[in-house]
Amino acid sequence: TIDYGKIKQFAARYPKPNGVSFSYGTAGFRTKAELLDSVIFRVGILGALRSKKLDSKTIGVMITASHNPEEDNGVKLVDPYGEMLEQKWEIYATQLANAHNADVLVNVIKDIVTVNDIDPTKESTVVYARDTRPSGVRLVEALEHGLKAVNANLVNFGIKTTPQLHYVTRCYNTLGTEASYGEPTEEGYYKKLAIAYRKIVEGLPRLPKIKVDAANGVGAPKLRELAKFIDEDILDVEVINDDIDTRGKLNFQCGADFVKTQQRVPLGLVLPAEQRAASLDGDADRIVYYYNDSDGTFKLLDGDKIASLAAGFIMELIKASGLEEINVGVVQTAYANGSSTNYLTKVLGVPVSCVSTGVKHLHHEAEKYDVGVYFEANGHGTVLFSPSSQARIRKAEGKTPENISALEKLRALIDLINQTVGDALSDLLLVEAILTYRRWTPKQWDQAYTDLPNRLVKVVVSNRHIFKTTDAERKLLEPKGLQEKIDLLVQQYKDGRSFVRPSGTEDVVRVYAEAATRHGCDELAFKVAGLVY
Ligand code: 16G
Ligand code: ZN
Repeated sequence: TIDYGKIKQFAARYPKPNGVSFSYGTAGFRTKAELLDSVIFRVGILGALRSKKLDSKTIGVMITASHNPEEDNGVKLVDPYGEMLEQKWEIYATQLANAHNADVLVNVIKDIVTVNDIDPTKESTVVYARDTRPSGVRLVEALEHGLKAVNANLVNFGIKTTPQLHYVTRCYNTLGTEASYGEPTEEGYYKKLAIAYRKIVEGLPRLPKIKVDAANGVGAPKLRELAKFIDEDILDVEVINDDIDTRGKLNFQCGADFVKTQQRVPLGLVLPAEQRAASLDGDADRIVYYYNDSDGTFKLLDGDKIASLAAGFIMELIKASGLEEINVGVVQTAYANGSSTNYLTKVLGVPVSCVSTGVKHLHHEAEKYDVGVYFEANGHGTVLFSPSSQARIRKAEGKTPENISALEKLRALIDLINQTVGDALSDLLLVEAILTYRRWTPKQWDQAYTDLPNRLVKVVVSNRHIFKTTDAERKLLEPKGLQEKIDLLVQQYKDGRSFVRPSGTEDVVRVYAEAATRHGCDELAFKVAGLVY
């Protein structure tokens, strides 16, 4: 049961800092690590309540600030099947975090218990992990105190990638059932991926070495660990930016976010022409690929390119398997390059939906297809196979050798792809498997379509909350009249497109523009930013 006196005792050690207000957003809570002790203590309590509410299912908690600077940290709750926390509960997280003293905190907890009809006598279990940030040690302790304050069962999963935490959460909750997702251990995760990878590439010539920039984060040791489970005859990978011990290196001029926004190779990477490389972010849930062209131009193969590669491959396998009734769809956000959307719809002939930024929106939409491929341009994404499509793929026997071989590959893909959340390590193997199968160089992969020149700028405004969007953030409703002005500008540029949205993670407004030429796109971005400012 819940002992409120005990909660108050523990809470006294974690006073809320004055003058800050916290908000559980698309990335959970994320801010300077020194402000987070009380927040994470309370997240522990909420995780336990969520577990009680869901009939003692195991809830996940990940302590990370992804691609943010090292001095930041953050925390996210993970629901039983590895999904993001249910949206309604985000409000409780915010309320708990902002309770200004222990009495208010206890009242908020009591409210949550009453409103949700939670049985306080139920057991609760929370599995948690952190990335390599130095502040993580202290914040894990705060989390553990929150859990102990409500007598939850603690499962410390140690230092892990965000997707590994999502994986293990789902494994715990499906253990011993028909829907078992795998062994709830780090080793179980590697074995599952390694076995699936071998099934797809076995017997095919190995690709040249890939260099992977791990952003000096948790992806470095974990990718090395994964590679130990995959024989060198099928994967040749070199991990660079693997220094997780030197302060200040995490995400510094490296990692997926740096490469995507700066459009250049990370610090520490020497990349000869036409060789592929990839960058992970600080918690290894995002990946982008790239190469230098023979004339030295930097070429990015971002989330849109990965989605196109994956969708093309899966569609081909489904066709070859004889299960043509299984439909495939792709989910993008407004940031997807117009050329990618054009390629997917016109060349591949696959339906594309556009949703608001944030993984939960993409994930939810992807669930509407038999096979839903979702990627944000920034490199976060995965592929979801619906339970019924999985059952059909598992059951089908196939009539021809072509059918049988395609079915075997589809089955391997279901295991290779981390279906709980975008996973840089799993996505890396997915791309490597497809490139191996197709015998493609990065340049050949890149030839599917040419990105329209694009530009993303941040504008600091006095109040970003006055910007209200609609149509998957592609149009502004407010401030009134602004969208009409944007439309007039866009019309002046060939293949022009631009949108404005308030950031969910920073106190800025983002302006995106693309157009047929670099000059046109830069000018359009600049002019739209001028309207917003
Ligand atoms: C969060 C989202 C990410 C999105 C980004 C946009 C999750 C887990 N993460 O990091 O998907 O791309 O926010 O940030 O949903 P913005 O709102 O500041 O542009
Ligand atoms: Zn991340």
